[in-house]
Amino acid sequence: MSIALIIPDRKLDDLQQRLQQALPDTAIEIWPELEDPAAVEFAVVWKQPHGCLNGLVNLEAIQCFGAGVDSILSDPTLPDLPVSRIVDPALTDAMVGYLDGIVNYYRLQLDVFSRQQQQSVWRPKSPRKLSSVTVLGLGELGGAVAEHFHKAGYQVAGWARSGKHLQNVQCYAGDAQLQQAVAAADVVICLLPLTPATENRLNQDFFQALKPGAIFINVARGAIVDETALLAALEQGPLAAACLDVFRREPLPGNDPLWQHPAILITPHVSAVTNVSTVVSQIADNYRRAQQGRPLLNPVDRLRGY
Ligand code: NDP
Ligand code: OXD
Repeated sequence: MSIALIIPDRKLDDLQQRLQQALPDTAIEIWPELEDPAAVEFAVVWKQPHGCLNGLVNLEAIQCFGAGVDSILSDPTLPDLPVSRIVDPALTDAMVGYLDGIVNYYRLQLDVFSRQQQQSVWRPKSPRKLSSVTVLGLGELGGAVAEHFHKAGYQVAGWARSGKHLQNVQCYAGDAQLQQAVAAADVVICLLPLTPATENRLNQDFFQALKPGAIFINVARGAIVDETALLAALEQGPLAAACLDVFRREPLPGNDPLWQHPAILITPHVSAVTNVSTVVSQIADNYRRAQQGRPLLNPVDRLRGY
């Protein structure tokens, strides 16, 4: 009986060690060096090469090592097994902290001062008047982010697939209400999952519905955004600036024009990184649940795509 860690391009010693401590009687192996693929019952997965799960003939469940499962579900050969994902207060806190920092970066005009510094320009400016935030996606992360900005004194709106009743958040739902949800926002934050319904959903109509001078922050997935429409909105309005943490291709290729755009702030997919020490217990718990045939924690609806 074993667990396979299928997380290419990442040092896995810490995760392996901690899982081993939590499950002393189970072999924890790092793909592709699996002693006996037929012994693998549970896989912890992130951006797996498509097809690699098929050789694990006794696999019972798939645990995503992050919150977003788009890269797992995009494998056309994915075995028909339960998939679970990470939901972790430490991940949520990290996302809230990152977004708080980014919104304050723009509020304090640090983007403008950074450009002025490059030209040795001394030109004081008052903080931007940012008073409203719309959060696209009101799930585990988006809900907490909305609550945070309410507490910080912003008018907060949010948009989800289904109707929500969140205290202090003006909630909108469904395709028909997207433009209404963002029309008054000084800052729009994307925390949607990437699914067939959200791919390229933030398109020209979306960007043209934003308020003049709005700031857009994408911490979800790059493919949710139509990049041509984003660039047009930055160059011709209404967008003033964009912060992008996620991209269609990661790492973002060195020759991508996004790097050089003066109104774009780029961070390398760091807004909320899975914390090994805080997620080990839920992974171990899900392994035991899979073995006992019990429902997994934080299950993914494979049909919905998140
Ligand atoms: P959840 O699944 O908890 O929430 C998703 C939210 O999006 C829900 O409110 C859902 O609506 C809404 N939604 C889904 N589809 C649509 C749609 N078609 N139209 C409108 N709303 C929709 O996800 P999390 O909050 O945990 O995470 C969100 C995403 O953040 C992840 O999928 C991942 O891609 C990204 N992420 C990025 C990180 C980074 O480091 N950059 C770190 C962690 C996550 P409803 O409530 O009605 O179902
Ligand atoms: C995630 C991520 O989805 O890191 O957890 O992007």
